[in-house]
Amino acid sequence: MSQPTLKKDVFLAALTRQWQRFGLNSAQQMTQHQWWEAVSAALAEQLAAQPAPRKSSKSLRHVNYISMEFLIGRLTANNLINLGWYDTVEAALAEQDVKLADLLEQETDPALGNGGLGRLAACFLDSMATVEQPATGYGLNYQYGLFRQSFKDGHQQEAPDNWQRESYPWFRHNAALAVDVGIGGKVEKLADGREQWHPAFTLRGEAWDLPVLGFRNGVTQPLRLWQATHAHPFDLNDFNDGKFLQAEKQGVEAAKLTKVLYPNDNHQAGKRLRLMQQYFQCACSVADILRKHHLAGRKIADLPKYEVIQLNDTHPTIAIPEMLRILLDEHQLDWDAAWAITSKTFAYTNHTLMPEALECWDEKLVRSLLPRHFSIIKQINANFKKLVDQHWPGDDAVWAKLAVHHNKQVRMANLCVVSGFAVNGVAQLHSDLVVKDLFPEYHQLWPNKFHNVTNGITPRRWLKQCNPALSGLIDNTLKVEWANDLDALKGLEKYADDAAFRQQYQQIKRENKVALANYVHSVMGLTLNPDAIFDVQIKRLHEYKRQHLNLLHILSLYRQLRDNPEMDMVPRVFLFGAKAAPGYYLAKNIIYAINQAAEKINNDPIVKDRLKVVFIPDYRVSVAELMIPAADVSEQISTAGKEASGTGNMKLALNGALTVGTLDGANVEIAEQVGEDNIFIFGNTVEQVKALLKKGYDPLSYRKKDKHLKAILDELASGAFSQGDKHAFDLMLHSLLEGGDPYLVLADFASYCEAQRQVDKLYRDRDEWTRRTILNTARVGMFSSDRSIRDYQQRIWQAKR
Ligand code: B1H
Repeated sequence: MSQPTLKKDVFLAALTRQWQRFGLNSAQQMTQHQWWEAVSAALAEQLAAQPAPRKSSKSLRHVNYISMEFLIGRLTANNLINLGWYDTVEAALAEQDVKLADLLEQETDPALGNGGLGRLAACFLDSMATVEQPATGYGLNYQYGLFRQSFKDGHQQEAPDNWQRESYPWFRHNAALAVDVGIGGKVEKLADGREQWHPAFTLRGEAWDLPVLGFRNGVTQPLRLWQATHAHPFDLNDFNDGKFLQAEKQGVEAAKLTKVLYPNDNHQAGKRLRLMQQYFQCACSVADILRKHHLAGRKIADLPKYEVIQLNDTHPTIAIPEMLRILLDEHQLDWDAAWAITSKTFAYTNHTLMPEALECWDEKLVRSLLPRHFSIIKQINANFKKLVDQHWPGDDAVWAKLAVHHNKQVRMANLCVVSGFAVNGVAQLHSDLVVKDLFPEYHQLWPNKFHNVTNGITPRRWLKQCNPALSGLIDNTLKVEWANDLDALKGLEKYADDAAFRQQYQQIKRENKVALANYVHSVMGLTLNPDAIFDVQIKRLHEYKRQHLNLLHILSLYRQLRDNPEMDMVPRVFLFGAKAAPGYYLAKNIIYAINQAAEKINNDPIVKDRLKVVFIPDYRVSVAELMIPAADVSEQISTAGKEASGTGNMKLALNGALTVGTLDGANVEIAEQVGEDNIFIFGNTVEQVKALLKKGYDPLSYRKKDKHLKAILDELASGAFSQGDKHAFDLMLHSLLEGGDPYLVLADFASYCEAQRQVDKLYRDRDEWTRRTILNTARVGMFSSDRSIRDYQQRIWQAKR
C-alpha cells in the first residue's frame, strides 16, 4: 500500500499559484475564506499530480453506488487525514502564522443529503476506498443543498443553502464525460415489433467529480455528481428563426433539474421534477457505466461479471428500465438476453418500512416523461405475473400485493425486488421485518435474494477527525492503527478499570463538552454547565423518532422541580439538533414545542441550572462533529420497528455516550455488543407494539391512569408555554391523544422515565459511568462501515452463485 507524499515546498509553491490566481500580491492578503479555498485547491492539485493515483488493483466486481444523496460533509480536513498530509500542511501554514484548524472552519458543509441515508452513502464511499473495493459513487450536483434552518420565535425558518458549488475547490469537471439524456416524447412501434423512443427534448449531464480517498493507501475513487444543463448551449437555427428566447428557455429549464435537493426524509413527495431528477441521474450513470465497459473492450453480456449497480433505496430504480432500454433498443438484444444481464447486475438496499416513504409513481406521470420505460415496466410486470400465477393460481390478492404495476401506479420497491439479484435491509431487526412484514411472498419465491447488512460509520470522520483528543489517547494506549481496524478498540476493555486511563478519558469528555458549550454560547448566547449531563438527540425531526417523548420527560422533570424545589438531581442539559421537512407541519410543531419549553425552563429561577434545554439551529454534519464527542447520553427512542437502523446511535456510542434506547434498528445490535449493563433499554418491543395495536391501543387510557402525565399534557394545552395560546401545540397534542398516538409515545412514557432515573443514578458514580462509556468505545468496533462493506462484498457483490 503506497501512501502519497506531499513535500512542503511543493505544497507552498502550489499555494502561491492560488493567491496569484486571486489577483493578490501576497499570501497575507488572503481572507480566512480565501485561505481555505487556496489550501484546498492546492491540495486538490497535488492530489491530481500524484503519480497515477492508484485505483484498487483487486479483481473484484466494480461497485456503482447510485444514490440521490451523498451527505459528505466538509472534505478538506477529511482528505488531509486520509492522505496523511495533515501534519505537514499544519506545520507549513504555522510558519506563515496561519492556523489550519481555524481555516478548516471556513468550509461550508456540502449538504447534498437529508439525513441517515445520505450520510451512509458518504461513509460507504470512504470505506470502499479504504478496503480497496473498486467503486464509483453516482449522484447529483445540487446547487442548493438541504435548506439552512433558523428559529424565529421558536418556529423553524428555512433559507436556501447555496453552497457555492461553482467555486468548490475539490471538484474536477470532466467535460469529456458529458451525457445527453432524452425525456418526454413518444414511442414508435417499428415493423419488426421493436419499439423506438423519440424524446421530446434533450438535457446534458455534466460530470463533476469529487475525489474519495482511502485511508492512507493511495486509493482515489470518484464520486461523480451529475449537473444538468441544456444539451445545445445555443441553437443557432432557433436563433435565426427568431425563436432564441425559446431556445434559451430550454436551457433554463434544464438547469432547474439539479437546482435543489428535495428536503424529505422518509417521505415521498411524488413530484414530477423529482422523477425527472431520478431519471436524469440514472440515465447519466448507466450511460457512464456502459461507456467504461465498452472502453475496456468487454462484451455486453459480461456486464454482470464486472459491474454491480447498488441502488441506495428505490430512488434510483428507474436505472433498471433504463438499462433494459439501452440493451433492447440500442444494442438490439432480445428480451431474454437483456433481462439476463440486467437482473444479474442490480442490487437494492431497503432503508425503511414506513409506508409513506415507499415510492409509488402515478402511471400517467411515468408515461408522459418516460413512455418507453413505462412500456418496459409493463413487460416486466406481465412476465412476472406468469410466475405469480404459477405459484398462487387465481389468487388476486397476492397479485394485488406483488404487482410492479397496479391500480395505475408503478411501485418502485416491487420493481427492485423483481428485477434485482439481491435485496438487503440495514440492521438485523430491520432485515427480518423486510422479509416478515414487507416482502413475505417475495421471500417465498426467492429466499436467497434476501440479506442483512448492518449499517456502519466511518471511524475516520466519526472518531479520528471529530474527536482528536480521544483518538490521541487511544493511539497512545493501544499503539496500533485502529482507524482502519476498529475491532482493535477491544484492546481498550482492560483499561476500563484503570483509574489513570479513566481519568484521562473523563477529562477528554469534559473538554469536548466545554468546546460544545463555547459553540452554543457563540451561536445562541446560552451558557452551559460542562459538569451537567449532556443528553443529546440528533436526527431528523420525525414523529416516529419521538423527539416529543424526550420533551414529555423534560416537562416531567420541570414539574418535579416545581413541586419540590429542593429536588436532588444531577444537572442535565438536553440538546437537540433536527431539521423538519418544510411541509411536515406536525414535525415543525414539535420543534416549536421544544423551543417554547426551552424558553420557559431556561429562564425559570426555580430550576437553578439543574435543567437546560437547547435546540441547536441548523444541525448538519459539522455540528454533529462537535456534538457527538461531547455527548454523555445518546437518545435513540424511536417506536420499536420504525427506525430501520440509525447510525447516529453508533457514532455516539463510539465516542463514549451511553444509549437510552428502544429495541429498534441497530440499537439491538449495539446492546448485544456493549452488554446490557452498559446501555439503558426501555419500552415496548416490536412484538409488544404489534400486540398493543392489535388489541386496540388507547392513549387516553394512559393519560387517565397517570396523573403526572395528564398534568404535563394539560399544561401544554393550557397556554403556559405559549404566552396563553391554548392551541399552540394542537397538532402534536392531537396526534398524541385523539389522533390515537400512532407511535405509542404514551405507552412508552413510564418506562422511558424509569430509564432516565437510572441515568441520573448512575451518573452520580462518575467512575462507574466512565467505566461503562469506555466499554462502549471498546465494544462497538463492528459498527465500522469497513465491516459493512466487507459484508456487502461477501454476501452480495462478490458472492459466488
Ligand atoms: C432512511 C430514508 C429516506 N430510510 C426517502 N429512508 C427519502 C427515504 O427523499 N426521500 O424520499 C429520503 C430518505 N432514510 C434512513 O436510512 C433510516 O430512517 C435510518 O434508520 C437508516 O439508518 C438510514 C441509513 O440506512
